Amino acid sequence: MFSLVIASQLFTSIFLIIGLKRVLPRYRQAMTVAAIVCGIAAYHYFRIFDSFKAAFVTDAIGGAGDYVQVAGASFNEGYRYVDWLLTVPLLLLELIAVLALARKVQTSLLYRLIPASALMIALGYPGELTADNGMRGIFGLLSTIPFAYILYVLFIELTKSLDRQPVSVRRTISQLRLLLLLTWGVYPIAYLLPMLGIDGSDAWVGKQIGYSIADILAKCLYGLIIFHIARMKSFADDPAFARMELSVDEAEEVATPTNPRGK
Ligand SMILES: *C/C=C(C)/C=C/C=C(C)/C=C/C1=C(C)CCCC1(C)C
Repeated sequence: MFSLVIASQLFTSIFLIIGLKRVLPRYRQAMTVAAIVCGIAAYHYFRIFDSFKAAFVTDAIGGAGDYVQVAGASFNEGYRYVDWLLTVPLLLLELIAVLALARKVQTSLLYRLIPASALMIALGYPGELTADNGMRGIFGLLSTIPFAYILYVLFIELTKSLDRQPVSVRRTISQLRLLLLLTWGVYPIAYLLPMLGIDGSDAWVGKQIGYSIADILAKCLYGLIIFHIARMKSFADDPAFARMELSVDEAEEVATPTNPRGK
């Protein structure tokens, strides 16, 4: 699973960097941030992979046996939290950058979202470290307060800016928000697993798989959708650029959005 995450993050990052020229300069900031998010995650998964190898061994030849913890060694969950501390605010920045809102609106959104996201991660960490389920629950609950606030800001406030977006991307932007809600929602669920009475190692493995899949969706897939939005907006902003990038028919379709409201 960790190997799959490394491959996904590393090559999504490279793909986004190569694709920079395929969008207008005003959207390259969002794409650069998306590439950096995946790059930071790839780096941390190398560390997570190594940490796993150092903390667990298997006695069977070929690795088919049970894994046991090495005496005195432990898996370092801190890499994940440092990763989130960096990437979660950047993911929010990515979304706001691709929307290209008025500067005042952008600043006001970032001032609210970035501190809330840092607080959410910082409050989750003590709960992640403890073996005491009561403490895990308390810190999980505290962390959910800024989490709910972030979702509130994204859903209520961002909806207002949706009518100012080109018709061709409105649907994709609402889908992106939905992806964010569904994938970010996986993290608190994976966090809860050790509290649900599941056997210790099963809960631990389930949690790692949950975080890993959520990381691929919330960073790679999300980054690719940001790229798609940036491209559609580039075409809507500049028909000459659309003609250069697309086939004749496609460029015409983008230039004349027939029936924008739909009948
Ligand atoms: C790329 C990494 C991402 C998008 C990480 C997102 C992490 C969260 C939304 C974590 C949320 C948590 C809670 C809402 C409560 C329990 C503790 C956390 C930190 C797992």
